[in-house]
Amino acid sequence: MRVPSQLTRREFARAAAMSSLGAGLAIAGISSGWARKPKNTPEKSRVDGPLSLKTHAAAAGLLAGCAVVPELFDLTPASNDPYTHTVAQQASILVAENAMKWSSLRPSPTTYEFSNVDRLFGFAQLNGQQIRGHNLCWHEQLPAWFASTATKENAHSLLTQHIFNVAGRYAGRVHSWDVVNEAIHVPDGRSDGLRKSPWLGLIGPEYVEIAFATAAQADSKARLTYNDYDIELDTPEQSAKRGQVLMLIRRLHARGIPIHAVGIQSHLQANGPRAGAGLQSFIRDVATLGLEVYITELDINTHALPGSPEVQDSAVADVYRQYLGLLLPEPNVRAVLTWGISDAHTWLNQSKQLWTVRPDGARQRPLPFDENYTPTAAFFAMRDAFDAGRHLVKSSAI
Ligand code: 9MR
Repeated sequence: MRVPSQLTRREFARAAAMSSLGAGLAIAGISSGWARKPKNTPEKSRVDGPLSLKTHAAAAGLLAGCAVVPELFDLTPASNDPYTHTVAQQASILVAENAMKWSSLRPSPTTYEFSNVDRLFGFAQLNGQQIRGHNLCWHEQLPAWFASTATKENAHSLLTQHIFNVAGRYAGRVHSWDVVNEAIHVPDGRSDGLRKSPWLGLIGPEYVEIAFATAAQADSKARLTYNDYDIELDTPEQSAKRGQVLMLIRRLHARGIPIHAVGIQSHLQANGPRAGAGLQSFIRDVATLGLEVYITELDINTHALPGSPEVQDSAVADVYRQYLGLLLPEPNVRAVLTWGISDAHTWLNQSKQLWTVRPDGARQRPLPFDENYTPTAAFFAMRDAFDAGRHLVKSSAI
C-alpha cells in the first residue's frame, strides 16, 4: 500500500528545498532576528547556510534535525545565542525533547499547558522548519496525578481525549507523530511482545490501535509513527525485539489501522556491535508495507569507551559514518534527527545512570556540535553521509 501522503524522493527533495528557502530568509535575518550570524569563529562560518546539515540533507531528499528544548530559544531580535542560532541553521525538522510529553502538557487531569509547544511551533515557522510530535502514548513521563486518577473505566477516554486535544490543536502542522512510543518489551514475556505498561493494564492490547485510530481522526495529515529503541543491532536481544516490532506493525497494517512510519530511535554505543543486515532487512520489510522510516533520536554513548575527548570524537564519528552509510541508501529512510544538537544539552550528560556516566568522570560528546558549538567530527561524518546519498534522489521511490 502506498500512503497518499508519501512523496517520492524527488518530490520530497523539492519540498525540503522549499522549506530551506524559508530558512534561508531567516539566515539572512529577514524574518527572525535570532537567526542572524553570531560573532563567527572560523568553524562556525564553515557550517552555516549552504554548508549546514539541513542543506546537505535536502540535496539527498532527506530531512535533518534534532530534539530541542523550546525554553532555551532566545527570541530577542539582537541575540547571538549559539543554541538558538545552531538549531535555526542546521535543522529542517525539530522534535521536542520533553515539551510534548504528557508530564509537560498535563498539569492536572482537566488542564493543558501548551505555551512551550506554541513557542516551538512559532520558532519552527519563522525558520521554515517542520515538526515531529513526540509523543501521544508512552509508559514513561506520565504526570504524577495519572496513577491515582486513571482507572479501567476512564483510561480509554483519558487517552482519546488527550490525543484529540493535543494532535487536534496542531493538526495539519505536524510532519509526523510518535503515536505510540516503546510499546514492545520482550522480557515481559507476552507472546505479542507488548510491554506491561499502564496503558496495557488499563485498556488491554487494543490501546495501540485505539491510539493510532484516534490520532488519524485528530490529524489526518501527520504521518503516524511507531517509535522504539534497541532495535538497531543484530544481538539476540535486539533481533528479538525488532522481530516483535515488525509483527506489531504487520498486525496493525493487516487490520487497516493507519500507520505510516517507523521511528528507529538509534541511541547507539561507541564500542560494541554495529548495526547490520538485520536492521537493513527490517527497513525493507516495512517498506513493503508502504511505511517510511525516520532515524528519530540518534546519539552515540561513550560511557564504556575509555580515552581522551579526541578518542571519543573519532569513535563517535565512526559510528555516525557506518550507521548512516548503512541506512541512508534505503529509499524509505526520510529523516535523520539527533537527540539534541550540542553536547551542552544532552540527556547523556544529565542522566546519572550506569549506562550514561563515564568512569573517568569526563562528559560525553555524543552530538554533532560540542559544548562550545564547534562542529565535531560527527558533524562532518553526518554531512558526508548526506552527500553520499545525493545520487539516490533521482532513482528511488517507494
Ligand atoms: O531526553 C529525555 C530526558 O530529558 C528525559 O528525562 C527522559 C525521561 O524518560 O526522556 C528522554 O528522552 C527519551 C525519549 O523521550 C524516548 N526515547 C529515549 C529518550 C532518552 O531517554
